[in-house]
Amino acid sequence: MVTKYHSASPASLGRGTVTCAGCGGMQAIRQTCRVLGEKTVFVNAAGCMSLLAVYPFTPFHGSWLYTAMASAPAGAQGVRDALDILRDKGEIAPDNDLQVVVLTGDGSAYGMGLSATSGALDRQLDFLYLCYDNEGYGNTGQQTSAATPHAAHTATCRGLEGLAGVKKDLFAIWAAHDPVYLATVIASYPNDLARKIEKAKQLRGPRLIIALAPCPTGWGFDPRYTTTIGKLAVDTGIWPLKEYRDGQVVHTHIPAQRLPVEQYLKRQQRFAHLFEPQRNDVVLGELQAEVDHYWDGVTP
Ligand SMILES: Cc1ncc(C[n+]2csc(CCOP(=O)(O)OP(=O)(O)O)c2C)c(N)n1
Ligand SMILES: [Mg+2]
Repeated sequence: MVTKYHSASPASLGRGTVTCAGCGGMQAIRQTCRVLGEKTVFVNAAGCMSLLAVYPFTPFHGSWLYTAMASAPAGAQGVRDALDILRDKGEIAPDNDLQVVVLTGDGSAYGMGLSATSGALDRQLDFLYLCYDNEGYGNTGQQTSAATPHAAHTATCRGLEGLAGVKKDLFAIWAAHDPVYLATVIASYPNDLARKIEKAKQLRGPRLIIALAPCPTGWGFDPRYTTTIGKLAVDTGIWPLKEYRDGQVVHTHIPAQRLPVEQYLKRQQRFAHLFEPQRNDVVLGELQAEVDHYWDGVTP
């Protein structure tokens, strides 16, 4: 399902964006662009958002570099170096400098591009990395990625059991590199997202953002419910909103009374086998216990 997505012309993202209706990744990118403004250059690894760069119909007002899935952070290094040289030569004024923004899906961030990201973090590259995490290889039909959650059904799952593995903790892996800034966000909590991007924009060095991106096409729900599903991800505790700074992890929103995870799962076709033809209380219990265990370790 592909539809034309009309934006209200935010700073660096204009009209004519083409993604699936109700794309949660697109929501997060629009909100991010509103805060970042026009002085950006995007370095994008192959994925759904590569469809945004079909010149001359791109909705982006700034520059865009397309890379292979594994190498967006390496591409960002080249762009940053080129900008630094131009600035040193006086060919661009300091106030015309650009933010280098890596934009990738979870397939790149959690898997193919992880090594390139690790290297960029080691080199303290001055860049912002936005991963829109739709928990699968969305552009090619929602195959399993390292971000796919336990028990979710994907195009590469055999039978009706869903994924046997678990979602990789990319936040912890990136935090272990001690970046300048790291945060999780979701478009359904736009003030939290905007505040974090604003903070990242003011800093220099590696700044990384993971945006959970509800995907109507890949997860199986009506596009009108993207914001609702995103809110449920936070309100059930499945997607913790947090940030890492100076060695500390701080939760920016602690749900006062967490909803049962089932309320999030049962709205999505990828988890339908947990409810029909009969309820799978064992797996539902495991999923709830995993979330409870996480929050038991969080001090308000
Ligand atoms: C090395 C490599 N393998 C496979 C592909 C085909 N491919 C293009 S986009 C894509 C999915 C990428 O998934 P993700 O990074 O999660 O982004 P999404 O499609 O979900 O936006 C794949 C597998 C590719 N471009 N390069
Ligand atoms: Mg993806």
